[in-house]
Amino acid sequence: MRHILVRTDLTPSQPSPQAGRERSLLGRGLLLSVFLFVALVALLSVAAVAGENVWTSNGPYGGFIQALVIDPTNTQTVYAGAHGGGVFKSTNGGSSWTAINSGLPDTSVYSLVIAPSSPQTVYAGTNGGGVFKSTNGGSSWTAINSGLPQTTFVWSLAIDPSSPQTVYAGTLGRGVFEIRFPTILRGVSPDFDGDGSVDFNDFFLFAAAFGKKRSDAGLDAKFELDGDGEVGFSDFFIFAEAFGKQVR
Ligand SMILES: [Ca+2]
Ligand SMILES: [Ca+2]
Repeated sequence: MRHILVRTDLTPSQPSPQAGRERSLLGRGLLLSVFLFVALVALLSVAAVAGENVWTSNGPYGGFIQALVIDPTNTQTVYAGAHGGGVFKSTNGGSSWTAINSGLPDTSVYSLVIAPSSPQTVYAGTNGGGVFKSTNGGSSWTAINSGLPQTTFVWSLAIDPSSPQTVYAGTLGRGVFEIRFPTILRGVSPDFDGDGSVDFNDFFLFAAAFGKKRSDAGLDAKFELDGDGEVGFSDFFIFAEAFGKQVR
C-alpha cells in the first residue's frame, strides 16, 4: 500500500522579524510618496487658480492692445493703448479698465510712455495723429506735434531716464523724432498743483488767488512768488515765464 504524503503545512517559511520590518517601512514610504504626490497636485492646482504660472484674461475685451505701461510709483496703475479704442486705464492692477480719451481724437494708440520722475505725465503715439501728452494721468490729452509731419504714425515712444523731459518717437517710414521740453527747477516753480508741469490748471489756481494779500485769510503762500506780500502782476510775470515748462 502506497502512502501519499500530503503536506498540510503550505505556509511559506516564516520571514525573519527584520525582513518584516523592512517591508513595513517600504509600504509606509510608498504610502507617504502617494500622499505627497496628491498634495503636490492639489497645491499646483490652487496656485494655477490664483493666477500663478497661468495667463489670466483681464480685458479690456475686444480690442487690439498695442501698448502697455505701468506707473513706476504705483504698480496698480496700468495704461493700455488700443487700436480704435484709445487709451484704457486701470487703477486696480488690470482688474477693471476705463477708456480715457478726453482730447484724444485719434483713438488708434500704438505706443505709450510714462515720465519716470512725474508719472502723471503720459505720452501716447497714434496711428496718423502724432503724439499726445497728458499731465494728469490720462484725464485729458493735448497734441504735441510741432515739427512732426502731418499724419505721422507713431509706432513707438521712449523717454530719456536721466532727463525725462526728452522724448523720442519712432515713426512708420519717417525714422525717429526727438522733442525736448523746457524745464525749471522744482521748488521755485509755479507748478501749483504739483503735477510736474506749469499749465492752464496752474493758471486757474493762480487766477483765483490773484489780488490777495499775504495777510488775507486762506491765501496759500505758494502763489506769492516774489515775496512782496501780495499776489499781483509781478507774480503773474514770473508765472508767465514758467508757463509751458516742466519741473525737474
Ligand atoms: Ca501743474
Ligand atoms: Ca507777489
